[in-house]
Amino acid sequence: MIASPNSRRVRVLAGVAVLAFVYSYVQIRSRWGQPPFGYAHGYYESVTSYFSGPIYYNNTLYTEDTEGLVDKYYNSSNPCASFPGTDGILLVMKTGATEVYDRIPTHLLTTLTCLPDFLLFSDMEQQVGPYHVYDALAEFDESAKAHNADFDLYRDQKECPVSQKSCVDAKTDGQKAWNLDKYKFLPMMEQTWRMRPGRDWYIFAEADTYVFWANIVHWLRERSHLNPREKIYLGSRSFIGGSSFAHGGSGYIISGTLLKHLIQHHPGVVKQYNVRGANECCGDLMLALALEEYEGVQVRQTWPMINGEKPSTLPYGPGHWCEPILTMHHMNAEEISGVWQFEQTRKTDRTLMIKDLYHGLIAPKMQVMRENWDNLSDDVCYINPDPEAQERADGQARERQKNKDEMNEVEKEAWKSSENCRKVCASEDVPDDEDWDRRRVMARRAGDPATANNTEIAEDTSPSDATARDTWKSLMNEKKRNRTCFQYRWHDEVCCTSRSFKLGAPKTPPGDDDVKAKWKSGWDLKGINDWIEAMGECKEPAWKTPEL
Ligand SMILES: *[C@@H]1O[C@H](CO)[C@@H](O)[C@H](O)[C@H]1NC(C)=O
Ligand SMILES: *[C@@H]1O[C@H](CO)[C@@H](O)[C@H](O)[C@H]1NC(C)=O
Ligand SMILES: *[C@@H]1O[C@H](CO)[C@@H](O)[C@H](O)[C@H]1NC(C)=O
Ligand SMILES: CC(=O)N[C@H]1CO[C@H](CO)[C@@H](O)[C@@H]1O
Repeated sequence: MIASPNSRRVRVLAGVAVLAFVYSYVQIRSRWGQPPFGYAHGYYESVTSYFSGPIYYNNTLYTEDTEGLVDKYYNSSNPCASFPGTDGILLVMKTGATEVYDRIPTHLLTTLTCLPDFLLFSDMEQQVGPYHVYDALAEFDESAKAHNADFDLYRDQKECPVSQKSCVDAKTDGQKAWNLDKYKFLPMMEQTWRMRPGRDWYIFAEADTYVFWANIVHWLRERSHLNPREKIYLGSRSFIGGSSFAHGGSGYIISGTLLKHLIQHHPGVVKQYNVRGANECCGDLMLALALEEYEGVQVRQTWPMINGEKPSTLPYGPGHWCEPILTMHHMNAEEISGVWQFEQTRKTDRTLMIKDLYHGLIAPKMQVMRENWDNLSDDVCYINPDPEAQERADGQARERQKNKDEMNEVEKEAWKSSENCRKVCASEDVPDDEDWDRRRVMARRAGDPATANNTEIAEDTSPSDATARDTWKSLMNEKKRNRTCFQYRWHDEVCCTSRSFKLGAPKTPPGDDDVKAKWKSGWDLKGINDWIEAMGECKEPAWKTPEL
């Protein structure tokens, strides 16, 4: 194109304007540091240091119980200092238009501040500050959407002239958002590969999933011995109708090679599953079906490292202790922020294990008993044998009743009151070390007849006191580790106990103040602390090998 005289004039003028601007900038700039503009510079510095300067607060997680674990102050000036490099690993987070502003900002304030790149998908194109949220369903077949009521919300959302919050009815639209959600999974795979091809690993998460980046990166690169050039699909395994799949909310991991094959080698897969969606319950299941059908790949079980619980519902105890944690689920904004703060203020950077979550976040909240509380105890139940009471109890509790012939005396009475229920756990308590000496003295005073039928004290007759004490101690230690009752819940003649310890959540009975209707939950703190002590330090984090 030949420039017209007019456009030449415009260019000359523009050039003059730029020169004039640069000249005046240099003039002002050079004078800034000196009087008479010095005061302005000083003012500027004090303002910026207010906004970016020492960001140093009381650490709200710091208590008497946690002083050995977390710093007293929270220095948030360099949040990514010990964040791992995430080259080759991409986070893909999925949410919905009705919840994105409730859920995404907290991620953006915490873990996502340290990720150089990630993708956000929803069921509508949206913008959160500088972050774009992609519509996973944008390319969905019009014909497949047209007569499908699951897409009502999708259509309504687009027509909402104000904020989504003002258009939706929180109660009914929760179900609608869930119905729509399953259609996003496979289109999201396609768009992810198109926008960010060739990564080693893709980590898929929901907006209520928390990812422990230091652990997940360290594990994928150094510990798992998994090769992203192989077809790999990792997650917390669930089953529906005999098909296994990685539970979506817990987060799941797909190797770049597997994603590439699924999307590039089978151009029809997304379309086919879009149509099929109407007949399947869930998107995470559909993804697994597609991976199995087209690639012959099944999910490898990575639980409990990839986990569907959160700190207050994790069943701490056997199998949930020395295991490192990679993800958690059902995390609300407050919980995400709290766990991030814990990660940021830990006094150590060694691998974060499940027990660390207990010590840092849960132990300070443990107490002997809470009323109107459901501690999620439901491993073994004891219910009033009376048919009417049996009828009243909920089905799950009924199924988990202990066989009457296997019950001891304490267990037989357990349903009668919360106090009786508590005794089921208390009866597993083990004497402390100091008791050894007291018992010896008592046994000596009492003479042989009293000790004859007590095996623990009878060991006193062994050649050396020291050996006997050690034997006794290790027996007690084994008993501490063998404990099967850590906590109980009592409600309306139903006593249930748990083989793990968890914090749970408030639970209020509807309406009345009936004592029987109150939910009471209690923890055998001595038993819990004995078990923890008997477990000792974890020698090594118990990394899990993902199995088929
Ligand atoms: C920090 O905690 C101390 C007491 O532990 C309290 O006196 C002080 O006011 C707190 N500081 C801030 C900024 O909240
Ligand atoms: C907070 O951290 C920054 C960067 O790591 C460091 O330079 C600063 O000295 C720390 N502040 C305090 C009060 O420790
Ligand atoms: C602990 O449990 C194991 C396995 O169930 C059992 O063999 C052992 O006798 C138990 N030990 C004690 C001291 O109860
Ligand atoms: C949160 C939760 O799982 N609560 C459960 C506690 O136990 C009762 C009775 O078994 C269940 O109905 C709740 O769902």
